[in-house]
Amino acid sequence: MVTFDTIIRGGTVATATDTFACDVGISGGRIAALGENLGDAAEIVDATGRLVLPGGIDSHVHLAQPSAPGIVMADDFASGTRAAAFGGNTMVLPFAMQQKGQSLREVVTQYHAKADGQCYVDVSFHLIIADATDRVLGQELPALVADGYTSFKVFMTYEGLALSDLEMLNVMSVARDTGALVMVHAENYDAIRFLTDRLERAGNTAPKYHATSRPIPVEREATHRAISLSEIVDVPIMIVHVSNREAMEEIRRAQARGLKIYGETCPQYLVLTEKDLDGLNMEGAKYVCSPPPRDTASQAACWEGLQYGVFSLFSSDHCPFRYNDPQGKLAPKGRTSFRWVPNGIPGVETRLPILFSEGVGKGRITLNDFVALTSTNHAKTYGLYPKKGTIEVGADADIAIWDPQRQVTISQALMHGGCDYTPYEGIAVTGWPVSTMVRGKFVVRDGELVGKVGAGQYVAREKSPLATPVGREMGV
Ligand code: DUC
Ligand code: ZN
Ligand code: ZN
Repeated sequence: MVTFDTIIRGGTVATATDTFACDVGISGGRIAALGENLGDAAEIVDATGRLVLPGGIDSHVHLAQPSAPGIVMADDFASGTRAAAFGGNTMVLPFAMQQKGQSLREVVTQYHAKADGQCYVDVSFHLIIADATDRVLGQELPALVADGYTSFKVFMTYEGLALSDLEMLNVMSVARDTGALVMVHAENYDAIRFLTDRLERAGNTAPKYHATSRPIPVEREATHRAISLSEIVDVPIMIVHVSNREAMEEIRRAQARGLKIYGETCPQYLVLTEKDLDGLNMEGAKYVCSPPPRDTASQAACWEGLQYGVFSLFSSDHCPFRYNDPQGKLAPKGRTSFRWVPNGIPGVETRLPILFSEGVGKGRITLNDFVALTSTNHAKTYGLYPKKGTIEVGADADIAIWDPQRQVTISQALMHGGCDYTPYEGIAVTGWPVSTMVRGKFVVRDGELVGKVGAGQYVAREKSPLATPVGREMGV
């Protein structure tokens, strides 16, 4: 008698807390049973010698996001979610970015139009608040949070995006009232402008000066300020893409003081350095992202942040621009300064193998830590748990099957997104996701794309359980 749609048989299952040999019975897109001798199924998947893990959730990716005039992001929702699936991910959370003057509702409608019918894995949107008007804060944002857009990002730098401290406080206050989680890009805008102008006046315009224009104090100061603002409002925040010890220590200190300050780091801060920006000709542009990769001491600090729980999330910050392309890294023509290089690098497909190999493989973190940092914590942080981010009865059958022994040298030839390079070219890893299943259906099977575009669905989210205030609001 057929009991399940699918049984994944003979593998080793790992969750954020446990590792155990067991079969996984799947029915109606959900995990229906865990155990041995589960009986029969319409399809038996042999996972002998494989790891069976919750699919990766990458809660920090940028897809089809408008950039400066003449520049086009390398991934739309189809190519970006295809790359995500090949990288062992079953869900991504891209941003719906507001531009000045836009209504937030209109922004959300636009991003749904870009994503609907185009995704290979499941998606949900964070908002980006660039125009903190009374209407946005008073009406649109609360309504959108109620509709399942329960997190949003604010920027402390970038023309057209940077919020003043007063705007940050007002936005945080709405987050407190609505139970949304605020993500913060922490870099000091004026300091970057000052340093950029000074570098350009001295003729220092090569890509490597991107890193010089955003040194560690730029990030440390803004991190400290963001924490202080959140403390005043008494609202939890997530500091995204932390790159170095000083910013990490600001977060650690706040956490030790009982504040709900959360941290995220990314692959570029573990395996790249500022030296990568110093390539021949303009090749360094391939590594221009913000904050920039730092040095080996900063890499060690980011590992420490992961190992000691200062960072609960490991995301890619996938933000791809093509290199050999008039609409890519070196556009627009004639503007040769690092100032004009779009900030961002691809990474959605390589995030998991890099952390698995460098982290689990080299004994820095456990397999369960890996699952927590790449999947479970993302689900818990952003209101998706336990539907997503774990292998347990009742959860969506979002699963990545890994060959833990497979040796791969990362190369653009192996990638499946829209970018034309990978900043991780040549890095040797052990362990690779071979199959990815979303809600019980394979998207990638034994390295082949078998899923259909449009099979990935939009998921409205609950409020984050991490977003509840500490209870120490000031000035009331
Ligand atoms: N911040 C991001 O989060 N992604 C890409 C560029 C940036 O500055
Ligand atoms: Zn950012
Ligand atoms: Zn980002």
